[in-house]
Amino acid sequence: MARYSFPQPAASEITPKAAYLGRRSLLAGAGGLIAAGSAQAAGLRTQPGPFNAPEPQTPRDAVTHYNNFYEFGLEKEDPARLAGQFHARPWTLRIDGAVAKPLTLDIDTLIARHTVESRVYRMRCVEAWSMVIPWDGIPLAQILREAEILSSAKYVAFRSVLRPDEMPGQSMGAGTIDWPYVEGLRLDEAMHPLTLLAVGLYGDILPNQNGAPIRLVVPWKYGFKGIKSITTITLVDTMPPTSWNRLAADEYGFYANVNPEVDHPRWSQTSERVIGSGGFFGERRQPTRLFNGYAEQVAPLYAGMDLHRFY
Ligand SMILES: Nc1nc2c(c(=O)[nH]1)N[C@H]1C(S)=C(S)[C@@H](COP(=O)(O)O)O[C@H]1N2
Ligand SMILES: [Mo]
Repeated sequence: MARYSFPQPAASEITPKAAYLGRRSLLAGAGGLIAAGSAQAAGLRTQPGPFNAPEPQTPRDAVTHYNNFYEFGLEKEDPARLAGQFHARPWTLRIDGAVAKPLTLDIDTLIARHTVESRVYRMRCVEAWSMVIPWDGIPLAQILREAEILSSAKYVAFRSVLRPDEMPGQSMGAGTIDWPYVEGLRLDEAMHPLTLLAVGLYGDILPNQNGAPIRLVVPWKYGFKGIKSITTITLVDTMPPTSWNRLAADEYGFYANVNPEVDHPRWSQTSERVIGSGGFFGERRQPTRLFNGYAEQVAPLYAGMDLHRFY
């Protein structure tokens, strides 16, 4: 039975991928082309933020060429290859629902109005690989507070852009994600100081393949919670639907907290492949940590909850 879901990470994938990334990094000089002099400055003005992960950062070239962004296809190389024609600007972000002041914000006005912080976070995909990414972003709580959250709000629902003309993956047939991609957080998770709306990485505006112009980053949860190219954030009173949960509820829960003790039904979550850590012959594996190593910050959010049941 064909099932549309995350591919099982296969050991055989490792060497070709490492070789691919190795080849790509020979071209890494191209990353410099958005430096000084370009009319539309891609660089962001940022300030160092808190919570920086001490681990070595994943090379920029791996962060931008090994992606999950199914709107552009199922293969890791597809987003970098196919997102070039996507128009991430102009862009408006809408914040509505249970708020006193619904907001419609131009992305660059939003960026200009806030301090963009650089924050290095570990990122753990549900497929058992990980990266360490220097994001640039604005704490979600700061932006939500501007909209004046009402007491009836209990959850936050996020929606990605729907643009089949620019996103070939959105024309995939039945049995796939019901576009647009949607995600959600409990309100206290959304307001947590670790929760970030990223607008850049490595000091430059977000590349299209990483979810331009604005995407969610929740570092203690599996990567699929980090919804890309967000158009709408809605404060709601009940748990909102999420794309992967709708597709396979037994495999992808609403919470999706990184947890080495709760295996995916089709693979173990006890360890992870560190993308970009290897030379030509493969990558290092390391143990996966509860809440992706952020337990000190977030464990209180789940006090008394059965994490096996609420996966
Ligand atoms: N809209 C949208 N957001 C998405 C996805 C997607 O397919 N569509 N994939 C998710 C998954 S599974 C992961 S691991 C991360 C990958 O982010 P990155 O490519 O920037 O590393 O984005 C998440 N956000
Ligand atoms: Mo993922």
